[in-house]
Amino acid sequence: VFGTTSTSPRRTLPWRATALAVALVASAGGLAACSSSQHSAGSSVAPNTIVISNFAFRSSDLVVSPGARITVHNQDPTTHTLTSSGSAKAFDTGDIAAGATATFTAPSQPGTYPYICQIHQFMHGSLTVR
Ligand SMILES: [Cu+2]
Repeated sequence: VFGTTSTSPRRTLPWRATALAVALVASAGGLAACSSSQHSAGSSVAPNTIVISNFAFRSSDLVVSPGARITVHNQDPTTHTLTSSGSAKAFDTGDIAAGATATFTAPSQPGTYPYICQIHQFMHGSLTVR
């Protein structure tokens, strides 16, 4: 970057605005990127995404393709996990900090896989692969 130093006050403001915009885009992240491919999504959760809010998973009955990449967004102010609870430990995000996003890969074997939050075991859902 070249130019006179006298422009620095003017450069600071746009830079901050750009940084803010980038931060907003980054925080919208996976949701925005995914939903761009389906224009009439309405208010439903983006495809292959599970949102945790209010100590509940949604969609709690997601259906995906074998080996799909699934995004888990924790919107709660507390840590959660999304952990396969069936006989086969098919997946486990580990701890997802408050406000953080994690991803995991769906099993390649078709079936229905129940899961829980290991920290709050009353939280449960199921992932169907087909
Ligand atoms: Cu939890």
